[in-house]
Amino acid sequence: MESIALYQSPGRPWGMPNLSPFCSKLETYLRMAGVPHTVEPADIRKAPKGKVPYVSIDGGLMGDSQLVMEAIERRLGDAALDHGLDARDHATGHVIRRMLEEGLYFVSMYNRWITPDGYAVLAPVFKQIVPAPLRILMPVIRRSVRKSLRAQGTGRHTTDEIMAMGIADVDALALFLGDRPFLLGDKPRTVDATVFAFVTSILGFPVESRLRTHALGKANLVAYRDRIAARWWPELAGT
Ligand SMILES: N[C@@H](CCC(=O)N[C@@H](CS)C(=O)NCC(=O)O)C(=O)O
Repeated sequence: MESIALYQSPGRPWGMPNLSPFCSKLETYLRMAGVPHTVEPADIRKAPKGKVPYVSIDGGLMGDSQLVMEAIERRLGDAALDHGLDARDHATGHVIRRMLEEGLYFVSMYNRWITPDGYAVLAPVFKQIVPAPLRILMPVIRRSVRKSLRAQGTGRHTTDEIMAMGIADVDALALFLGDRPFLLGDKPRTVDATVFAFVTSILGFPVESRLRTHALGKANLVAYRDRIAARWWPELAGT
């Protein structure tokens, strides 16, 4: 397959592949599937969906981690990560991915942007990835995150309720994983790129929270994160 240029937020903070779980997911997928690629800093004004990550593929730009991943899976044919997956496993992977991307993501956003402890740690790191003139706008960006969390719904709950929702997702994930090496068995599948990205983004964000403490207590999830990191992100070990 021809090389793909992956555009995403720069940096690998706190020993995780990216500040954005969607960027971590897509880059992890490219590594798992052995797709040749380069990594470039994103210019959000050029992002087809106005979000990161996006890629340059077949001479054009394509946005959305999932749409990109599915396009690559189709091109890979027999070498696709999900090749040979039966319909039920495929459905299970879909459900788990949606739980993380459409549920846990917003819990994590709240944890990072809205709680005072989270914001104190996030802000200096986030400032490094936004263009210099926008750095003074951090309070404005935070207000817009607060507004979008309210519109999405998560931001209407109390911190305790939000943490409990995230904990329920973590419990479901840990229970489902059990002692399997990967979510759906012995081989990495596309869902593992998402699960790894979200588990890493919770375990790796260095701020005490009920959610992180709870996830750290799930030995199988921690071992899953470590296993995938050791194989596909060896350069991050010990960072
Ligand atoms: N469904 C998208 C979600 C991507 C996403 O939400 N990216 C965030 C960073 S984690 C972003 O670019 N936010 C900028 C914005 O919303 O303005 C995907 O899978 O790529």
